[in-house]
Amino acid sequence: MKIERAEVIVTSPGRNFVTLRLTTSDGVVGLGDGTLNGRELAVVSYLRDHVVPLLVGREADTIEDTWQYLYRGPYWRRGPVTMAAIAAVDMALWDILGKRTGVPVYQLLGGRSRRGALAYGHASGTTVEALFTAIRNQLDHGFRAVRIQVGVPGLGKVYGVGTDQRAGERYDYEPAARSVVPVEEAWDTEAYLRHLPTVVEAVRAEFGEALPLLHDAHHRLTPNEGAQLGRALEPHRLFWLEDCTPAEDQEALRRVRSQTTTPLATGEVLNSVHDYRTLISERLIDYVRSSATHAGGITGLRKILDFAAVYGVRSGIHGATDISPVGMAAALHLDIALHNFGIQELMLHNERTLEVFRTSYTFVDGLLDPGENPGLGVELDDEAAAAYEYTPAYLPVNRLLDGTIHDW
Ligand code: EZ4
Ligand code: CO
Repeated sequence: MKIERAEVIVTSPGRNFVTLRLTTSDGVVGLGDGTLNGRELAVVSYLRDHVVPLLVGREADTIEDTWQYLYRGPYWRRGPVTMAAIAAVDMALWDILGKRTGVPVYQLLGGRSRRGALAYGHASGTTVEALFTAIRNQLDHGFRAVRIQVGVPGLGKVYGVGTDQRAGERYDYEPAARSVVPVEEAWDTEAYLRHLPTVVEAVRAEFGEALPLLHDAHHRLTPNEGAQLGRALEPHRLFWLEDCTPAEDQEALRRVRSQTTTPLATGEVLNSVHDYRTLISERLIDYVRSSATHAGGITGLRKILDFAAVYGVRSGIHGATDISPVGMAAALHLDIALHNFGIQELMLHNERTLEVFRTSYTFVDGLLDPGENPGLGVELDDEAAAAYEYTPAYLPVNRLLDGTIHDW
């Protein structure tokens, strides 16, 4: 069956999402997520101007061939814009194949390997007390694993730390602010390194030894600082320490790895198996953080995770709110099917987003499940989508106290 129509849909129900919708000549519809936070329109142009014209008239069931055609064909390989565009096409084709064969995509990936996918939620606070409240809220919401981020004394707003919650409040934090220029935040690594281990210790004392705790350092540390932090956190047994050093410098984690047994995760900004060669083959990480949305879809992310499996490295698929419900569904089908699943990030989408994207995945007792609907299991409501126009929004920029632009 051939692809007859390809539409790029931009909607902004609280944040911007880029969706590709493919329709076959027999009327089957597939959706794909190509959202690239803060650079959404670059993917829109890549798709509309350079990909859509190639898709119309192609066979819908040659998924691997289409992936290779879009990856090798243009000569210019990899990069977040290209790989998000390929992801959108790839997910839509898996969605179509699932619907045409009448099975959920995970069945096409080899079937179910587990009852559900353990998810971790986000908890943050400007103070330790506020963080405790946020953790309790997430536990009440059903999470069985929690990422903890905390404000640093002397610093203002810190990325990953939302507004403090009241007891019972639902976590709803969107770090990409609506504005034509990014906001700027200040950063002091020494203050952070002094503070964080005391907070993790306090969380362990309050919530016990068994709760899986994760932390994201957001690429801010040097290899030696990463080693120091990993060692300082070792007694508190983190599930993982994420992105301690800038992710594109794969060798940086050699120093960290040789100095600490704290498990390491990286890769939400990586988009190809080649970005992981050293990280995986030298076993420098425990968890792969790429999303299906930014790493060439189900096909691209599966290539990375199959390579990782050879080295005993597991998945920790990115699931922040800038992954649309379509991208989240794609992740969940991989989570359920692949043997080397580790954990799945889950930042719950707001109600407006769930009006635009009707999902069938479930979150019960801390576990996510993609559901049994054929394909990916997500439908797009055109009318709801049209009500939310694109609005520029950016992640913040990070500067050291003296004004130097810093990694983050
Ligand atoms: O910064 O999704 O682990 N999750 C994260 C996220 C990312 C954003 C980037 O678009 O670090 O908050
Ligand atoms: Co992260």
